[in-house]
Amino acid sequence: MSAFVPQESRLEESAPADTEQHPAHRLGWVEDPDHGVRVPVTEVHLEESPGGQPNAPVRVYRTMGPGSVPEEGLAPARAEWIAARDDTETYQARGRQLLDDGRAAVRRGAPSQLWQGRRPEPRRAKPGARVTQMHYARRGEITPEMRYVALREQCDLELVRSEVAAGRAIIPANVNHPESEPMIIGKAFLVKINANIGNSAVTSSIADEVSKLHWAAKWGADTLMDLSTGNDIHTTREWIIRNAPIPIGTVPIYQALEKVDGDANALTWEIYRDTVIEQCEQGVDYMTVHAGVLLRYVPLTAERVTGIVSRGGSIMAGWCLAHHQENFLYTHFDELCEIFAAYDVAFSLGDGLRPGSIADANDAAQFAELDTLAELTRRAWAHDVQVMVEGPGHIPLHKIRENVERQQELCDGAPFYTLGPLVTDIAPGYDHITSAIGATEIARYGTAMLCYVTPKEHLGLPNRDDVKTGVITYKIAAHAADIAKGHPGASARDDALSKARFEFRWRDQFSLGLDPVTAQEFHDETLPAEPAKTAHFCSMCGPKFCSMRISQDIRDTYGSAEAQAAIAGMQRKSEEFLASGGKVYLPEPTVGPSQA
Ligand code: IRN
Ligand code: FE2
Repeated sequence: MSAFVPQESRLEESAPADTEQHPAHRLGWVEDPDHGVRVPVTEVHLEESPGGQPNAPVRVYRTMGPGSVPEEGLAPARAEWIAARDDTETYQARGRQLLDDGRAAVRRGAPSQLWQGRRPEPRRAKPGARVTQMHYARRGEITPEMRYVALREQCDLELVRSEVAAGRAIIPANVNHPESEPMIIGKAFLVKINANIGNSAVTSSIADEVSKLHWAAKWGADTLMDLSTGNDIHTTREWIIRNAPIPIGTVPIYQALEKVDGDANALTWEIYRDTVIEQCEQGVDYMTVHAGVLLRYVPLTAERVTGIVSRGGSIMAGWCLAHHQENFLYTHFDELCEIFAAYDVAFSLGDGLRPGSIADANDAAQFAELDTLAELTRRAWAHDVQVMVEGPGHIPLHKIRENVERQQELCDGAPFYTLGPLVTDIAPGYDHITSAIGATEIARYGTAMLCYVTPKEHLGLPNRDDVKTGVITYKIAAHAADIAKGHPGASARDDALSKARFEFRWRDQFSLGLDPVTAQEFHDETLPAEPAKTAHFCSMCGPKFCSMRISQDIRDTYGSAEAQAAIAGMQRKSEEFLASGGKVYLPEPTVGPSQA
């Protein structure tokens, strides 16, 4: 059913530098021509083995198609599918006004930054209709989006439909983000990673933000959260969404707070609701909503070492205390569900009370909030709204498994989406590593998506290098979990790379890696000459001590009579050794210095 079609070079050439590929990487498409669906894949082209045998190209999951020119945006590839369902209508058709904040952005100036490119006509559900992937799945309908992800994951179509119907997986796909290339988040599928970007300071420009999007997707981010704040928030998001082949998430309370000039106590449900609708109209695919921070849970954080570390969580906790009222996100949750169902926006139920230190892990506040997130999951499902549940944070290694098992049980298998977790607090500057250790562990037991942490965590705003490091680090965690989970075909790339390594195909070792650029740079540092790229050693052990070469030599002579005799001799020695007790170490010496 699925044919592979290589990409015409023309598109590749027009892609911006951000999406430029390694020379051995080719953009191609896996096609299902019967249903008009084609999914981008990366083909890694390999050299011949030393004996002259060709090596078939390796196909790798790819998070974006050909890329886009920021000023033009991507083609709205999904628009036809959405229109064909005939359950949405354009605002124009209904004579309705957009809640769009774009006009306000014009008044604030910076018109050169305003969106001039392609803008799909905003739509919403026809009155009473639910237009979510969960709604279709529950009715037994197969959507093109479901076909797309089945092709992408190389899995059974019915698995996709049934997991979405059961709420165990989500396909974030706002009807106003037709540029997106559908992907799925659920524990039965490949583990996904999210990258966060945002201009917390006034420093970064809009073009910079789009470039960060391209950059993150190029290295493998499956989704992107725009956590921008400040004046240009609406315009920045417009640029990002119009150029985003991956789902975009936001935390609407951040923008709502901007609208009340940062005074959290002045927030109201109405301001928040209008902000949400504005973002739904723009095409945000999923939103973090901190509706589980209940008034009565706030005192549970009083004795913590690090209190409330979630931005959204602390805003809502502050509001609850100031007004001595229940969180308005909780009290208006069903209205929020109705809005989300009209655009197919997915909930990312925020973990506003996640622990911010290993001392606070798995405490009463964290687990009380999780109970409420489970309740909210079921309420969203009653509206056919897709849900994932956010998780921590900072958790020591031995307390991680309980987090995911508890969430899966309480939330009936709704996808878990965690921030790390960091397994220790002692390594600022290296928290991509402290957190990737936890992320690997939690993904192994069923977390569906991992929110990356960069080396700048706790210290500052990540730059381009940090974004790349965070993404690559999290690809490692996600992939390690895929292998441990026994995900079909997960280790094919590992096997191809290992074979290349054993055969001293250095260039293939680079190009099969997650970061070919760095791998090649490291090799070039000591052996930059071209012949070194086929040499049977590297500078780590040098020509004499290369274990790979020595074992190849053994293989080469394996067939000879001497080799056979030697092997038989070694076998005899081994049996003798085992029969005599198999001790490797001699009794402790009574004299001499210690080596500890
Ligand atoms: C993911 C899991 N737990 C939290 N996250 C991410 O943290 C979430 O998706 C969003 O990107 C960010 C929200 O941070 P606050 O507002 O909870 O600090
Ligand atoms: Fe932290």
